[in-house]
Amino acid sequence: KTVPVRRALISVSDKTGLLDLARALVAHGAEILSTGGSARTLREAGIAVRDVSEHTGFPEILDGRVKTLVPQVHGGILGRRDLPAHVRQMEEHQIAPIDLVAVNLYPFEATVASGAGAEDCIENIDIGGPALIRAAAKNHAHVAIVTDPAQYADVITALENGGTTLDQRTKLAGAAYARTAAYDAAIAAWFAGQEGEILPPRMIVAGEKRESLRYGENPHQKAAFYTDGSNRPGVATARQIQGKSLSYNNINDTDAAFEAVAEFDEPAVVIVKHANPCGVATAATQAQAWDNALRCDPVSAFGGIVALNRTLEAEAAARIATLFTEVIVAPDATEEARQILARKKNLRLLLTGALPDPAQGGVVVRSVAGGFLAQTRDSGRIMPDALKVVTKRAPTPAEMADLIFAFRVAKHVKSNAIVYAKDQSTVGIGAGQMSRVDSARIAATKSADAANAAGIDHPLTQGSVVASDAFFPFADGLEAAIAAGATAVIQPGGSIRDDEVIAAADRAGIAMVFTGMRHFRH
Ligand code: 93A
Repeated sequence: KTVPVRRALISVSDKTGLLDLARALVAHGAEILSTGGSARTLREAGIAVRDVSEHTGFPEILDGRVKTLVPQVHGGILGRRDLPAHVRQMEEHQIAPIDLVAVNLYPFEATVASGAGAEDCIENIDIGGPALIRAAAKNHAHVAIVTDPAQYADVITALENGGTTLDQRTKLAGAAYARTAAYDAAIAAWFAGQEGEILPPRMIVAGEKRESLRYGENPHQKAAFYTDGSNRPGVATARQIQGKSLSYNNINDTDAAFEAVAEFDEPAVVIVKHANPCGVATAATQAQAWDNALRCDPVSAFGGIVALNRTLEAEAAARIATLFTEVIVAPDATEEARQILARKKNLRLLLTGALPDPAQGGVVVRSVAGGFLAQTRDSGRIMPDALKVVTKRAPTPAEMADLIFAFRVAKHVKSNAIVYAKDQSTVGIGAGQMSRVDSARIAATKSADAANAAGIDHPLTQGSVVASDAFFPFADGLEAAIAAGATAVIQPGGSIRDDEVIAAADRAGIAMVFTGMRHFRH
């Protein structure tokens, strides 16, 4: 529905583009109502304007704190033109409909940024403006809400075409609520700063503070933990059953471990250190999965985070309790398991009630200087029938099962990620190296160390499969994996040198599959 603009309310702090908008409104037959400073600017430019105070018969009072907060204004905005009762009441109270509202707010953010004192900041909290914006946006079926000079050009075009369209008004309404939400978040962040809290970015204000943390990644950093209101099963919504309070690093590592363990259908264990898995296994029993996960890198597992994808059972709890562990996270724990862990006073036990759905969408955010990066979650999950065998030899069924397992683990290892696996257990993990070939070598070295520790006379990578989170740009990374004893490889493919890499695999008689999906994680 196109709505011609017969009456518009203009109340703007930022006068950019104001005259163009006002001239277009007048040219298309609109009456302009306006507040003090805005009205003055228009008048000085020779544009016909009516003071809001004259329109309402009520003066601007309290130094302008009450200018537009009157029924004549809000009734004129909020009244439904399609309801006879609304139309009648508006007539009865002499409330004239307002078809377009152009408002931008007192410059609260700029005032704070200028280093102004508290009194100044508070005086720049706009009350009437957000009320106008929210009212007009609510009634966007009939009213256009313009909150940013960047929107004026499109509005002027609409006026030339007879009025604003419903589609346009709906978009403007969404932008309007985004603006008032950001505005209030900036105010809340400022108050938090006044109270000596860490000054949270606007985005965090929309979350709910779960707890203040003793410190951040390092002791000289302040930190706090927020929930985002999604109620997603995970560390932010977990119940802590016992143990010391969680640290910033505990929370970060627990999140990494729990997200990883949720990838698997069989009983699984993930051990995490410094946000990277150092042992992952699935097995017929939880206790067996723990033993297998631990074997991968028992040195690193000391002081780690352990995540399980099933109710924690007594046998596994008893075995985990023999190693110094910072946190155990699971959907639930049996009574017996809880009793076993209760003896370890400092060990933190977190129960989440459920597993996160790895396929769930949603957006993840990270900070960069002066901004945020937002992206949809990596909910990609390779499925067996999407894999493409590219070598002469195809993987055996056992190799195939391990390849899929290894690639799912690699998704949760920081890039460049190389993961060796055998019998649904990792046997070597290379994480976070700047070169893929280094990750392949490090994983093999660690696996040799683990074999030594276990008194096994060959590296655990011998006869294993290997996963790479991104394609091998050259054959060297693959050759390092072959040297370590890998018999099958899984990787996204897509390098311009794929042919060389495939040829190297064929020369060594190993099998290789392409996933077509990359799992960078930084
Ligand atoms: O002080 S207010 O919160 N009280 C009001 O009733 C009110 N109505 C509009 N601020 C109010 N405004 C704001 O005044 C608008 O959001 C706009 O930023 C500013 C425009 O004032 P002027 O036209 O006097 O420059």
